[in-house]
Amino acid sequence: MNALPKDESSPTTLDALNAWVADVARLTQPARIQWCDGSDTEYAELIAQMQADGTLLPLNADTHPGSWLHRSDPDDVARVEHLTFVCTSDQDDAGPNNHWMSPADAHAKMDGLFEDCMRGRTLYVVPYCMGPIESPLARCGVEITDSPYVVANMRIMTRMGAAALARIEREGRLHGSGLQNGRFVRGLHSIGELDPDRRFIMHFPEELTINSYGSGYGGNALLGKKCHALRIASHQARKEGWLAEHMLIVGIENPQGDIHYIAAAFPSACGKTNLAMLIPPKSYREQGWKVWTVGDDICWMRPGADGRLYAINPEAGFFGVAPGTSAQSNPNALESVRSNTIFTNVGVTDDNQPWWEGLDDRVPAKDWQGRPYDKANGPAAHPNSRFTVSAKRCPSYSPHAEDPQGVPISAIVFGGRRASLVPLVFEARDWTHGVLVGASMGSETTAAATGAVGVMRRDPMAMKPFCGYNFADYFAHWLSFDKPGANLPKIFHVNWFRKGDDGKFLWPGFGDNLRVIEWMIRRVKGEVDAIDTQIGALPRIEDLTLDCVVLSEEARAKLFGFDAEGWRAEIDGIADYLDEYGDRMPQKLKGEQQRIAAALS
Ligand code: GTP
Ligand code: SPV
Ligand code: MN
Repeated sequence: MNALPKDESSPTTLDALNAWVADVARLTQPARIQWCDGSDTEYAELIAQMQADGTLLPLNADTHPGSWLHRSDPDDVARVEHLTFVCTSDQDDAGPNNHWMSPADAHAKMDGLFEDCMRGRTLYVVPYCMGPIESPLARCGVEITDSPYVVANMRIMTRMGAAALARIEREGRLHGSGLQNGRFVRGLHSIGELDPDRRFIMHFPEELTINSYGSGYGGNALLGKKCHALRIASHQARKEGWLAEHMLIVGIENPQGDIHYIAAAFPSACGKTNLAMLIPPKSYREQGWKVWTVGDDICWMRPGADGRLYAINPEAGFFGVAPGTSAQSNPNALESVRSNTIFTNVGVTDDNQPWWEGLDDRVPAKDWQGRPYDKANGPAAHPNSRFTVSAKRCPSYSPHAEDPQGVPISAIVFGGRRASLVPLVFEARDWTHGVLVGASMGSETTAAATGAVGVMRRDPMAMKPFCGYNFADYFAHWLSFDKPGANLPKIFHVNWFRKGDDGKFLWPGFGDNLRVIEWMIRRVKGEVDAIDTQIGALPRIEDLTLDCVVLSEEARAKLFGFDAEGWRAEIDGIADYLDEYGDRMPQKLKGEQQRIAAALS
């Protein structure tokens, strides 16, 4: 390896950061180093450069000003769970829920891949802050990457640049380099050759380090998002007494002006963005209901002085699923992406507007790979095509989304895609039961990760791909919040995806989901009774405001009923699942499973 000249362009005197950048430069041998300040000029230059080399294609500037299309490598369109590792010194700390490699082996493998990988390329140093810059709940990191597309996306998705660097320097000086609290997360990323056989996403939670090679796709490459804000942060949160969750945060304002904040965990492509930006049905709007978006994917929360959980959204933008987004399903998202948006892997119309399945009934001109659209080639937009847009562009963005102390959470909601068995909504009887409900979540897989779609799997708290440590310890951590002085949210489970015998969804979903949320809020306020069952409290149909929603007999039975025999099998399956974690699984959670199994038999 050749020595690179000392980097004169460094804007920081933080030795730990300069030393790390120098080490990485020595390993990767870039042609040049660029420290990102997050300015408009810098962004404009990056965009111009990507337009020049074809990484970004301009979209119709009249209909979508400031917006761009990126077509990724066709083999690089989703997260790669089988290539994602948590590298703890003790394998049991990563748990059966993670792929594991020893830190020494993983570092050796990654150093081998990174060696000389940035030759001829620019190394970008991207300081970022997850959460409002002034928030005590926020945490910082620095991503080094050779992808300008990643830099541009990080600028939208995080607080990136000079302000983040200032906080990193402040914390670095306050705590020294030895204390975890004062240390920034170090993420090293290279797109490498985009070869699926030379692709790894490695996490070293004990070192607050991430190494990612061979992919430019969102969750694999925008390291502030799933790698930092979930896998590394969940590990930190356990040590420090908070929670890092795959949850949206939404404020529901009733006609009296009270706002209840709800945090909801649904697996990837199961409705978080849609619920976070929900538009109330007409009758609700007329009465004065409003919905405020705080976050659509990640939630960091911790107990406040009053014992309630307070949450921030660590992100500054949305990396949303494009297909299915329409004026009917999610008008707020559609309005957000009218300008200043990066679209990845969508199709285009003949006048160069972005297009995806479910948007409208126009016929696209080109598909996501740039081929003339032909039905025989599959959908025009890749099923996991995405938009990246600043949260500030969202009409429903909450004025409290940037509150440094976060917003108080009234209810936690778990939910997945369950075509059968699971009713529309039920309420856990207490925190312990709620943790079991979250731990036993199941959902059918989606296009957000490579692999088969539509396969039912356990996805506890929607964190299966994202928990940076052993699920048994994670459930114990969740249980530990129930202690004297706590004033915890109620926990619910929903299923917007129950299907009828004809294979169609039984519940209209989207805006109409507010009807279910209204019931939850009335439960939180103690305003309405429910039907107690072995699986939890179910609503009486008459307590939901259904006005113009017409439900068939079958829909009413399946959405609001409860099939004891089916649930006996489900609860047995949950016992088997908990047993996979051996003695490490908290006895309290197993006891809760046994209580329900006994009640059902
Ligand atoms: P990630 O960004 O991958 O974490 O996904 P997400 O959880 O934010 O999912 P998103 O809201 O983008 O929804 C994914 C897909 O589910 C889209 O195709 C939506 O149209 C569909 N969807 C969302 N909400 C509902 C609903 O209430 N009912 C039905 N039937 N489909 C829904
Ligand atoms: C998800 O898959 O849950 C996403 C998209 O939100 S990604 O950023 O790729 O993880
Ligand atoms: Mn997600």
